[in-house]
Amino acid sequence: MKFFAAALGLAATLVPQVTAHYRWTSLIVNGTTTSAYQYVKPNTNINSPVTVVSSNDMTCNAGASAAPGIAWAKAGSVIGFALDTPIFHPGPINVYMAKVPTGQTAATFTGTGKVWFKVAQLGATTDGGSTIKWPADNLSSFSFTIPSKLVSGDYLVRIEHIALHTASAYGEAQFYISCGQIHVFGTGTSSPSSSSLVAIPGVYTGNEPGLLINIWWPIPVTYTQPGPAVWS
Ligand SMILES: *[C@@H]1O[C@H](CO)[C@@H](O)[C@H](O)[C@H]1NC(C)=O
Ligand SMILES: *[C@@H]1O[C@H](CO)[C@@H](O)[C@H](O)[C@H]1NC(C)=O
Ligand SMILES: [Cu+2]
Repeated sequence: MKFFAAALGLAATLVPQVTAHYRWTSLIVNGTTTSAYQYVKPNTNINSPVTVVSSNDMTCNAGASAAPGIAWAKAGSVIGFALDTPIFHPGPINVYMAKVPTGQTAATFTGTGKVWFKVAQLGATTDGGSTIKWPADNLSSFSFTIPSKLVSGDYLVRIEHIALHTASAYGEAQFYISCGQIHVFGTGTSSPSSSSLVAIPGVYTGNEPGLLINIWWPIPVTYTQPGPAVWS
């Protein structure tokens, strides 16, 4: 009996650590971490990464649905995403935004179409082949600035951490994705030109040098961030 209880206790403490990946569960707005899935679209993907870059799951993760809230955030202010578990795989971060089309809200919009532009990224630190370091290692949140000139309206904000530990084979880069629902307010009047927008899925083929890469050996001399340039 005693052994059984101990075994159960061991299982309860070990299993989540073995199976649980890190998830972007909350938005950070005005310096406050909001409740999990209050403004972040819930999904049905308990803890697995998305690996098929052509899948609709790439947009806002598998089974994404409307979150209850839309967070008001000022153009030019810092917002972010908090994780339930610190990042423990090596790789970069990208953040994209999409303006919600007329007639929809950030809650109803699923992010389809050529609507996305990149607003932030965090890559690797290289030194010509001696070392490669990933500044995203062990992060429990990632924050960035909403472009101050961005026109007001509802937006989706999509964050991805891309784990590259097995990415030397095609289709083995792992995407950890969430989408937040925000309303940007302010005095901005700008939007990215339509020719600079990308679709997700569509933005990646999986053959990019930053996605199909052996990060272990030989140590990469440089690292090429996947996706378009940050809109500026
Ligand atoms: C952030 O602060 C602004 C005021 O500057 C406020 O209107 C907005 O509702 C706040 N957002 C959240 C999510 O609390
Ligand atoms: C991340 O945490 C692990 C485990 O605590 C540690 O070994 C590693 O050095 C940390 N990495 C960074 C970049 O801080
Ligand atoms: Cu893993």
